[in-house]
Amino acid sequence: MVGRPVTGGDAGVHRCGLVALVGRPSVGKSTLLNRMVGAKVSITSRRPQTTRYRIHGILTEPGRQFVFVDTPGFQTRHRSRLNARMNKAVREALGDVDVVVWVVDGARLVQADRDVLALIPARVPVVVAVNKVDALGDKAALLPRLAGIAALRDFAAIVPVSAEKGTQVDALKDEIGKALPEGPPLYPEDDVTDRDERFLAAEFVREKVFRQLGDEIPYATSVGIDRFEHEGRLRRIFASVYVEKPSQRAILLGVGGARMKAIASGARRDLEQLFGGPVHLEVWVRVRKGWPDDEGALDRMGY
Ligand SMILES: Nc1nc2c(ncn2[C@@H]2O[C@H](COP(=O)(O)OP(=O)(O)OP(=O)(O)O)[C@@H](O)[C@H]2O)c(=O)[nH]1
Ligand SMILES: [Mg+2]
Repeated sequence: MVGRPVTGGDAGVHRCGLVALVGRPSVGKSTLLNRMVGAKVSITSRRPQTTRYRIHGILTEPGRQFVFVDTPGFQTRHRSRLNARMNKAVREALGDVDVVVWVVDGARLVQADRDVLALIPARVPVVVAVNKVDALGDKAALLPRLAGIAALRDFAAIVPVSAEKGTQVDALKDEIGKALPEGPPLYPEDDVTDRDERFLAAEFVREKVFRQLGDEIPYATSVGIDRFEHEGRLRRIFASVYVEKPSQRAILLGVGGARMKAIASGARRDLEQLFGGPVHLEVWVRVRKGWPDDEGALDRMGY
């Protein structure tokens, strides 16, 4: 990286590494990844188990490149083959990373958090992101909690943050940056993710399903892209949402297809922003019985 300005007094050294974000479901891993990358590449919702795939979010700064690895929330319930694959993705992500960010909720530390911590190999530096501090009613309660966390392992740093508001996220990034190994960048500097537009399109549709539907339906759905065409600046995208039962299909469509229209237009707006050009998006709903336990279907869906 000849001729680039360098940060942090690390003159002449370039740092780059894989940084896995791990934690129990819903602690804010994906929100934090998007915040650090500065672009929305990973989908988020208030429902646990929103993230199903490992995805890289890339941030290139002078002298360093962070390759953040978002992972599914590690689960102890909802035991389907899909869940088993999601847990496997977490374990695999931990196998070959340089730094781990263990994300916890500042409001409470529970056994499920400690179960995730136990998965992290002893050799890897761990930075703790104590997230959602904006939502804490009693800020004084945070101090003993931080002390309790510090006693669990020899951490590289413990940083209270708000992924949603951006509070202390730069401080977190700097602590992670210090733990990055020396090395050349893994990705071109303008890249924000390793995933292609097809993948992102499917994920943004799935995010809207997660955000707009009641309790059970999101877990019964998956999204596939049937066709993705470029026509000048326009992208034409044809997607299918798979559900397990006809009754779920009816709920997803809504009266006169209204719910599906809202899902498609929400996804289209996000995709236009991410791709920086117009998008035409059509979404069908199809029934595929038992897909979360069907190994062949899961293979085809890329889990
Ligand atoms: N108040 C507050 N809410 C947050 C913060 N960060 C994330 N959230 C919310 O927490 C919920 C879960 O966020 P996600 O980023 O999807 O969590 P996740 O850990 O990736 O969840 P899974 O992928 O399901 O494991 C969403 O409703 C977010 O808006 C934060 O700093 N403050
Ligand atoms: Mg997530």
